[in-house]
Amino acid sequence: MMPPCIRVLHGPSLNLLGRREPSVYGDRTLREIDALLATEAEALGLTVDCHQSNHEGALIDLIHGALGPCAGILINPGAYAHSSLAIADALRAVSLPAVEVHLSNVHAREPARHRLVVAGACIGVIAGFGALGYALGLRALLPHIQRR
Ligand code: DHK
Repeated sequence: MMPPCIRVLHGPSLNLLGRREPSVYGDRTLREIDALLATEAEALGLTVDCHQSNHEGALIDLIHGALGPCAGILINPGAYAHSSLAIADALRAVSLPAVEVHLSNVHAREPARHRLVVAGACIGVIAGFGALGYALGLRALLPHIQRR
């Protein structure tokens, strides 16, 4: 039996992790985070399918495309977390279990980042633990995914 696959979605500017405001987002690159997720997934009996896009529509297409091949979604919507009803609607439309992750503690930052629009379409949110948050997110998804 194939291990369940989790679609991992990284939103805008997360392709620049490592050099992007390291005091806020840490010094790990996206490639390093994806490698960490692959290792963590294997330990949990899962696989990951990681994507990054700077475009809302592309992220929505990737959410729709998860229906069928994927058992859950781990998403860092980047700044879309604070504004995108369209991403929240896409998550609700596919009805796959989803967890939202933020590297930084958005609640300790500017007020505009306190509003989480996508989070309402997710099981829960992990924020402020840097790259570890992604590994925690995978663990949090585990009891919610269907093993086919
Ligand atoms: C990432 C971003 O790109 C920001 O726009 C969010 C989030 C926070 C993070 O902490 O991973 O506000």
